[in-house]
Amino acid sequence: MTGTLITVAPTGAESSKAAVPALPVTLDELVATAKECEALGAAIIHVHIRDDDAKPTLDQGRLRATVAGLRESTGLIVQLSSGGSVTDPEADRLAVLDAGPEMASCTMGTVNFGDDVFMNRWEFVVELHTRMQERGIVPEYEIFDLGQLTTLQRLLSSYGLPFGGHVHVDLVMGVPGGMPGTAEALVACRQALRDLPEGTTFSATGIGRSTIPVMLASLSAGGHLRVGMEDTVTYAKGQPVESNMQLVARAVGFAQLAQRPPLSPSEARELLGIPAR
Ligand code: KMH
Ligand code: ZN
Repeated sequence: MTGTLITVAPTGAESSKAAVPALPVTLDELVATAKECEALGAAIIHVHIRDDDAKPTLDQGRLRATVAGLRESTGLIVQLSSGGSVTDPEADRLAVLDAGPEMASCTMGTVNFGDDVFMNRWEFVVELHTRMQERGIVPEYEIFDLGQLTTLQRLLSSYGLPFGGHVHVDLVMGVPGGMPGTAEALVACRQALRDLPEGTTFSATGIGRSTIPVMLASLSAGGHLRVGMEDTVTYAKGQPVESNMQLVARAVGFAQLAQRPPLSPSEARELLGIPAR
């Protein structure tokens, strides 16, 4: 059993700054959050960015400035979201890869997403996967439902392994429209992961109140953790999250209790097949 890979997803595309004032939305806020989360034990940052009005954007100039700013100030693995927000066109989502991140997310299928639909057509998924292979970007395959693990198997057997040869997935659990954030659902995914290439690793993310059960289930099943205000804005009943650091600190505490302490960014690069910096 290795240590724990901790990913922070600090912003997302769904919460508004007005509703969640602690959300980091400017580059300065994002970099400050990243530095503090790295110091606590995070190794990856999953990034969505905002415009001057704090609205989600995939603006290429801002994406490049964000990758550069995070690389300059932290050792974190920078993982750009290719998911964006539910209204982003496919072309803009593919263009995220032009900003040159070490990693990017790659969702394995369409899913109802609250009252919206998060579209991920097969041809689009193939395009994301193959462009990442060509450009030396390591994907994190986002799994919102059990069948998407079978889609990943189909993708890998038809188009080959990702850049670096290591397969890493993130189970995004508890989205209204996707799989529930329960230990039972996580175990079902754990079973299905056995059909993926040997050495495949997984992290898990529990949306909203499923954050704690999913963290505990993932740690006990040998998985890794993703936490952050993209996924959780309530720390405990009636208590809003104060900062991303509060969520990372809690995840680090759980990982230490499980005797699987946080992996450093360089250990994480080694695990995921990402070239050392
Ligand atoms: N914002 C969601 C529609 C990803 O980052 O790749 C998609 C999402 C997944 O957050
Ligand atoms: Zn995301």
